Parts: sequence; C-alpha cells; structure tokens
Amino acid sequence: MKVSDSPTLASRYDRDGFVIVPDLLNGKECDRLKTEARRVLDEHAKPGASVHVHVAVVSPLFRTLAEEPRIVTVLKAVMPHGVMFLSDKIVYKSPEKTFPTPWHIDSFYWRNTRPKLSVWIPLDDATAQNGTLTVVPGSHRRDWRIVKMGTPSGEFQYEITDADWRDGDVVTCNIKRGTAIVFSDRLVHGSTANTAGKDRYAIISTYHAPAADEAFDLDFPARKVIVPACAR
Ligand SMILES: O=C(O)CCC(=O)C(=O)O
Repeated sequence: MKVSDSPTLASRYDRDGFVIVPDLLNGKECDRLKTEARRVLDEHAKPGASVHVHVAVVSPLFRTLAEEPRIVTVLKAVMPHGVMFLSDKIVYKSPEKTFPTPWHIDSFYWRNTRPKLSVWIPLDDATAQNGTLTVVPGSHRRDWRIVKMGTPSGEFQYEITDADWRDGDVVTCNIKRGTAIVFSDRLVHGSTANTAGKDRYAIISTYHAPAADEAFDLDFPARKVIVPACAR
C-alpha cells in the first residue's frame, strides 16, 4: 500500500467501521501460518477448542505477524494516536466446527477500556460457505445494548438481540486468504456457518493506542507498543 492511500483508507474506516485490504499476505505466508496455527491449537489449546487466545505468547511466527510492516502501515493510517498490540487469537472452523459466530461487537468483551480495533486475516480463502466474516457497515456509530449469552460452544459469550438491520445491509466478506479486514471494536460482525466441509482458519490481532496499562491489559503478556504516539 502506498502512503498516499492512507486518507482514503482512514475515511472509509471512519464511515463504515471496517476496511478490507486485499492480498496483505501471500499464499506461502498463509500456508506457513496455517501450519503454525494447527501446532498452536494442538499444543496449547483446550482439547476441541475452536478459539485460542494469546497466540503470540507461544508462537514467534505470530509474534512477528503482529508487527508485520504491511499491517502496521495500514494501522498507522487508521490509528492517529499510535499503535499498541494487545493480543491475538486463532478462530478455527472445520467440517466438525461449523457454527456461525453470533452477531456481536467486540467492545462487549472489554467494557470500560480504551477503544480497540482488530485485524482479521483468513488463512484459507473465506467464503459464505466456509464461515467468512459478515459485517454491518456503519453499525459502529450506534449503541448496541441488548445482549445475551451466545453460541452453544460457549466460545462466544455475547450476542446482539436487538438486530434491526435488513439482510441487504450485511456485507458477507468473500475474500482470498491473506486479505485483511480491519474493523472497529464497535462494529457489528459475525460469521456465516461453515457448511463447505472445509477448514477455515483465521488469525485476529487486536490493537489499541499506546497508554499506561489499564487493569484489563495485564492479562495480555504479549502486549507491546509498535508505533509510539509521538512517532507519527
Ligand atoms: O472468525 C470468526 O468466525 C469471527 C471471530 C469474531 O468475530 C471475533 O473473534 O470477534
């Protein structure tokens, strides 16, 4: 991405609450990361888990990914107050783990902390059939207050129950592996079910502006300032 693209990217992010950046990683990089994601799940996740947090804590490859210059260039465009990595997680769907991720906003998971955004990168081509991300453009501008406990797997605890958008408002992100979706922690999003009988690995890395640790941050040992506020 050219630096000259930054204002457009930032204004789209502001307007929609997300931005899609095609082909951020190449196929070879996705293959390597997918193999590493499998290792992390096998060696560190609860048996049968489809979500695993703190990937960068146990994986040098994912730790490097969190600071990948191509990702940081995009983050700098949408984060005017600097960039701090908080944590990352693998979300895995498969022929056995078919569940659609319920509609939610991530800030439900970290109430009363400073704003954050996440970068969602599928390591397999992601389609409506294998559980790609779904987003509601502009939904980050509203308050979504009514929530209930979520999926049967218990891995997503919150779900919006006052959804009033129409099907036509939803963007189903059919994207190639290695494409990134950068989205606000106030954007309503979920995923389709995986009915394709195929794997769908994704890595989600979360960032916020550098600041003194809040109590919430202390649970994330891989947190790290990547772009100090004054370096911009
Ligand atoms: O990868 C997915 O299915 C969606 C994950 C998600 O929405 C999240 O972790 O906030």
